Amino acid sequence: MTDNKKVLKFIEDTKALCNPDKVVWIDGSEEQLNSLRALAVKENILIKLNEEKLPGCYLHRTCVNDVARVEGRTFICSKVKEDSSPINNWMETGEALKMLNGLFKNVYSGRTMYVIPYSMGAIGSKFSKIGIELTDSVYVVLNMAIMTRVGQKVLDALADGDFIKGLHSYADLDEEKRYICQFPEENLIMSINSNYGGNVLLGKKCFALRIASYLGKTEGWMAEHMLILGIENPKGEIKYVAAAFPSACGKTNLAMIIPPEIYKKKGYKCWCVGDDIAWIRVGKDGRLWAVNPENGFFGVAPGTNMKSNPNALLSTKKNTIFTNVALNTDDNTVWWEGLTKEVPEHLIDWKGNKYVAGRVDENGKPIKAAHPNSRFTAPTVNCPCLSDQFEAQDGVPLSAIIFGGRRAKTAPLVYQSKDWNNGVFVGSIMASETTAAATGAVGVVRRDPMAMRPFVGYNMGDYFAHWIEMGDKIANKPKIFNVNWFRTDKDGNFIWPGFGENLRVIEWILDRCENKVDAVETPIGFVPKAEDINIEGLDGITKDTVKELLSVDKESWTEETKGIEQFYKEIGDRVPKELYAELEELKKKLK
Ligand code: GTP
Ligand code: SPV
Ligand code: MN
Repeated sequence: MTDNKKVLKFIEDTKALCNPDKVVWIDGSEEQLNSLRALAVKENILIKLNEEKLPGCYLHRTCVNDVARVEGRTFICSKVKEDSSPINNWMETGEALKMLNGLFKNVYSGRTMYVIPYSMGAIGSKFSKIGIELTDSVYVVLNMAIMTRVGQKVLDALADGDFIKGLHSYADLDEEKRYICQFPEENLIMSINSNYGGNVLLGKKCFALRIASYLGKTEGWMAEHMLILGIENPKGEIKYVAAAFPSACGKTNLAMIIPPEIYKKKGYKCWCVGDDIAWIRVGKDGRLWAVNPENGFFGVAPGTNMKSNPNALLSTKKNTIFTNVALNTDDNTVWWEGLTKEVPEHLIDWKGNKYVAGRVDENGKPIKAAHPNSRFTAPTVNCPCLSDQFEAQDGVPLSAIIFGGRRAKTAPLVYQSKDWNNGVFVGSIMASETTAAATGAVGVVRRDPMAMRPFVGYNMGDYFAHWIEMGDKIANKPKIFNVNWFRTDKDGNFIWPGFGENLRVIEWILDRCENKVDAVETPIGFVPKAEDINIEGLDGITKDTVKELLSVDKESWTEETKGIEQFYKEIGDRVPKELYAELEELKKKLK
């Protein structure tokens, strides 16, 4: 498979440590993947779904204690504590290795060790990076084969080059011994006792965000938790935006947006380049260029339907692995809350039990058929609106960067920062209600700067400084905005219809980028004039509703500045002075 001495040594060292019965190299062939699918079905790891309705699709149920990322058990390991973040978990490299080597000892005995060579980014592109994941999980192999480019062609592209080492074992799924450890200084990831998504598909959050953000800092580029979307206007010109929203806050939905009828009629089209991760560099033309390093979507299932996100749903109609959704035993297909209005009669819930609608658990909460963080792993090629630039070597040029969060109050529907540094400030103060994408409480507002709180591989203050420094390198800077689709009325209902209608806000953003439309200055930045958000054809939304959505309440923003100050203190003395200056400026304007 390869003569790369470093790869061979990694495998020999792991064999000695983990003691597998057998080693299987993943060559990427359909033949090999098929035999692994058959093995997974035989071992009850996967359930084969209706071949006519969902060809090539499978259902997987995880252990009930293993359903989301575990931020409390995710560590950045470095030699010096200050090189990780005070708001993330840290372990000293040597201690972490000692502890983990203990846990990994003989962990593969009686099992097969799979060797997955994978490329983040199109194989052979100068921006792509290669990893090798070693795992005992067939589920991981089959998901990685969708989410990344895997196999012999990756090893060929690697030749004798360097790669990121990834070691995974589901071990015995003991949550007390679950660790997701990144070693940016060692190009190493070690993950044990989980078999769920972001914890174990090591190319995704562990590599393409945590390790890559560190590489980006040292090499002068950026790895961000962002979707990449192309908007084609009636003249056929395509402008690209990248948007960072925290987990389960709407990236996949915006990335696959379908224009509202009136926009479609005018000739607008939207193209998905990526839905979760962007690697961003300064191009020769002084603009920012973004690529999506992934090859699949690991998307939230609940709420996805033919109205909210048809492109996502259509992406799951073949060659997809569903995790923790419900099984419809009438026709051997899948279901989740929000897929259809009617609940099918015969469902098995995500835990494998017969589902009875209306039942509540011991806390009086409705028992769901699908887990709130149930997901689909679907190949990007399935996406009806996949951009023809998806594999472009240099990526796509960005006109705008959009930050956003889930805020019932405070943040307006949209506002524009004043300049790059102010935009970095806007990203740094992002706050959002927590979701089911990570274990822990849901619906609690917390700071999640640039949607990267769980994913920065080094000191958060240094990360902010990197953003500021990047500004000096970008001659043609994208404009920076903030959006909030989630403002609620006094009854707790979302005011803005969201989803496809968000294009109305994106249109204003693009118009601002081309200086085509005016704005109103507020203490936090520029908001649209209410009449400049197109509400034609929108039921129940008036100019007054838009006014309300755009309002900036001085009192709550004054409260907000206290929270920001507190948060900056928590991050410590590496928060750049430029951001403190922005904070002072905001406080002054709010007086
Ligand atoms: P990760 O994959 O976890 O990084 O999340 P994501 O940002 O891709 O989230 P996704 O697009 O899957 O959105 C998840 C949740 O947000 C679902 O419950 C959606 O229904 C909801 N959502 C997305 N867009 C909107 C919107 O415009 N308005 C409202 N009200 N909800 C939305
Ligand atoms: C997220 O939580 O932001 C995800 C899902 O995209 S996971 O891959 O599990 O991290
Ligand atoms: Mn994500």
